[in-house]
Amino acid sequence: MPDDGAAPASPEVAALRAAILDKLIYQVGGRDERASPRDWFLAATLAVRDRIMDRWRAANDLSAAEHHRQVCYLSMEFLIGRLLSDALGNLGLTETMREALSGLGVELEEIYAQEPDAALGNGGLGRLAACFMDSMASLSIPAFGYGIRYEHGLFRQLIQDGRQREVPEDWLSLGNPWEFERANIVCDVGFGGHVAPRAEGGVAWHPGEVVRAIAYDTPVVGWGGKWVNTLRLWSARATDPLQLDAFNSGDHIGAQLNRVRAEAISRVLYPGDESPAGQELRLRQEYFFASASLQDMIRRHKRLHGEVTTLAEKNAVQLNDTHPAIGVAELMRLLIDVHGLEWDEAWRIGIATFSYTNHTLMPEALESWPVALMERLLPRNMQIIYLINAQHLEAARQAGANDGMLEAISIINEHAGRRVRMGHLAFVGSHKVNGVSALHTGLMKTTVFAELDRACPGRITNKTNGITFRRWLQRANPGLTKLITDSIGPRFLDDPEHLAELAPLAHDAAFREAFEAQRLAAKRRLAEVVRARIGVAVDPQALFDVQIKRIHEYKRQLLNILQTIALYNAMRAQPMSRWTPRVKIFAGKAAPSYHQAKLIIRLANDVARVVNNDPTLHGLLKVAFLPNYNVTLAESIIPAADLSEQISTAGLEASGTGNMKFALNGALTIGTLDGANVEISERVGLDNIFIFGLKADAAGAMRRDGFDARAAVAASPELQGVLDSLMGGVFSPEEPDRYRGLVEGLLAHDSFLVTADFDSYQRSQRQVAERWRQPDDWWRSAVLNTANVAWFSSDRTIRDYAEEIWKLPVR
Ligand code: 26V
Repeated sequence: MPDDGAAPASPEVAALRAAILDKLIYQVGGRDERASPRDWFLAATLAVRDRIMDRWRAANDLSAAEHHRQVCYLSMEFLIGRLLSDALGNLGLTETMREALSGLGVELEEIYAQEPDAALGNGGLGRLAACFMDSMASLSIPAFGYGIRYEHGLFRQLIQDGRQREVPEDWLSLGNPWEFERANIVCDVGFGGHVAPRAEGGVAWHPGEVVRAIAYDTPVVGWGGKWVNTLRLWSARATDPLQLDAFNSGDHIGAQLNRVRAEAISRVLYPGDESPAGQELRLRQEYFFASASLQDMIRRHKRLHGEVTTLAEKNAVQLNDTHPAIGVAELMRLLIDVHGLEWDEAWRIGIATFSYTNHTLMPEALESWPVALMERLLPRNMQIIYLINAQHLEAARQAGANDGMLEAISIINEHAGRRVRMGHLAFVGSHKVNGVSALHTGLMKTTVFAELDRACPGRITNKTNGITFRRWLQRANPGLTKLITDSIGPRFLDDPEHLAELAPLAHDAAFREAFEAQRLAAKRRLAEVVRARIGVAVDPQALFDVQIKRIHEYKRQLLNILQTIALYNAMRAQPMSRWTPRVKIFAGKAAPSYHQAKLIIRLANDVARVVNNDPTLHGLLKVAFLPNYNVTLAESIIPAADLSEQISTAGLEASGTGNMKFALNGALTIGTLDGANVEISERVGLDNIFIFGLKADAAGAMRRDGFDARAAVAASPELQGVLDSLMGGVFSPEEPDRYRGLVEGLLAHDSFLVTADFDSYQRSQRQVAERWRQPDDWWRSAVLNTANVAWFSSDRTIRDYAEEIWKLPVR
């Protein structure tokens, strides 16, 4: 196809264009003159995928030939988002693709927009797994990501009358061009039934139900296209889809029910985050993917290395939180019952293979399963857990542990109706246990794992989280990336430490201006998104003050909203003062059953309605709650943020990774000394971040001992005013009592210390406004944020895991 008089296409462009047309016609089954954007997306993706295949095979061949240790990253969640721009960027094909498409009359950005987000995760834990997959491929570390191929990812959030409504998400409905169904890679996973002695010794488990796991593989291509790993997600199928026995005996409905039960396992992602999910289906999901993944790992190992006894030398299994922790018992079962090893050898292999990452200390998120449920669903695994526990307690007893200590370290919690503590199981079965920020790791040692840390000194280690700069700077913010490349050259793309070369430019007025201009362009784009999505007009010149993350009481969106109300009240009371124009931007989903979080969403929307329609403010304050927060929306908001809200109650946010994404893009953080904020503040310097509030130790003590919220409110006229407006129904005139319960709850038991931190936060926000009025200072700080956060690259995190936990060479 001619290029409309433009210069003839380069051979690369011409070849890619021909490949796209070929895919369009022979695989999508379309015709170029009638193809829809969706057809072009499929054709373009299939053409790109072809270019990954040889490298994928080569990477597999090389890791087989080298016999190095490889990583199995077991995670219930992979929050990937879109893949096309990521793959093109890593392959260095973005511009080639842009030209190839434009010659076909198609615009690359429109094609990107066709791809649904793979939203196979709730939040930070799942997004971290996706960043890690990118980094492992970029560092040429042979790795498999193992998880579940949920047919429906995290729900789609609608905001109707200010309230969250959940509708099913349907990312696979138009097909997924990235994945390969591996009909030949299947593992059978049993549930229920009974355990009986075997004539030849040992025991045999006779499951009452067997579900088949089918592998779906997605290639994960690293930076520069040098290495490709596999994301292997399991889909559940009934072993006998027709259930012929039941069917033939006349039980037609029963035959269907069995199939539905089996296939429900991979139907939908649990939409919780740090809230309890005691449901049996969740345990079935966990065992299903842990068992299939370990069976697959053993099978691949035996194919390459023959003997199962060398498993630990060649494989490192990372447990992403406790969700796959049942794998500790499952590997024992596989090694002993299926592969014939003795207990001690199997245990030695297990410990050397597993390591476990903890992502939260919130008590309600610490998984535990009722013993009775485990005995019914996984009788053989439960026997093994008892044996592991007996051996573990005996060792501690011999080392002098008293009864209190034994109770604390036992895998079985004898209170609360006998439950299996999954964190303890993961800890006991692993050689390393890590937290995700320095503060969080320290707290692990003094709280939930204090006694286990004493029993197993040195096992706990810190690996502060990171983010992939490829997605969160290069792809999300091409304008800023170009400015940086033009200023310090492209080396930072390979090695982010070179970003430090930006620091001197923070003192260069022309560079600061160019930096600000990039921000303004991103803000204009976001303003258009805001207008299109919720019909609110915002001024790109205003300070964009952003809090985007899951809605949770401990993350304290409420504190931000109360401050917004205080600002609103003050603007109305003193209309002649010089106010810094601000846009408060919120986005985030609440777990469907988390009523308090949903009420907070409603409040944000109620406040937005009143503030945005108040003519006396002259647009100086706007509030925007953007619906359906996901990875793609984050990619458009983060480059446009001036201020990053990271305001959790100190001690409760394990790390945070949004904080890193904002700082990398040059937003200033307003935050508590919580999670990775602590380490961010150390690197950007206290002059370039707004830190406020109680510190973790003081906050912990106040939460334990209780504190007088009424006194805190009485001492703060501003906060009193805010609560008065809420009680008076200013933001809910049609239902004045809507927020009465919320205010009364805050006064009676302010568990997350919102009232305690309010004044300090408010003071900090005033400093923000003052700094904004000194553009030189503001933009100097902004540049210094970008310059000083290279350490938060997930490449650094993965190198640390590789060296200190997985013990494998990094090329
Ligand atoms: C818990 C549950 C419980 C019930 C159903 C579904 C579900 C899903 C996830 C979780 C655990 C969530 C833990 C989590 O996401 N932690 C976050 O991990 C990030 C990466 O380490 C970290 O940056 C965040 O601070 C931490 O909250």
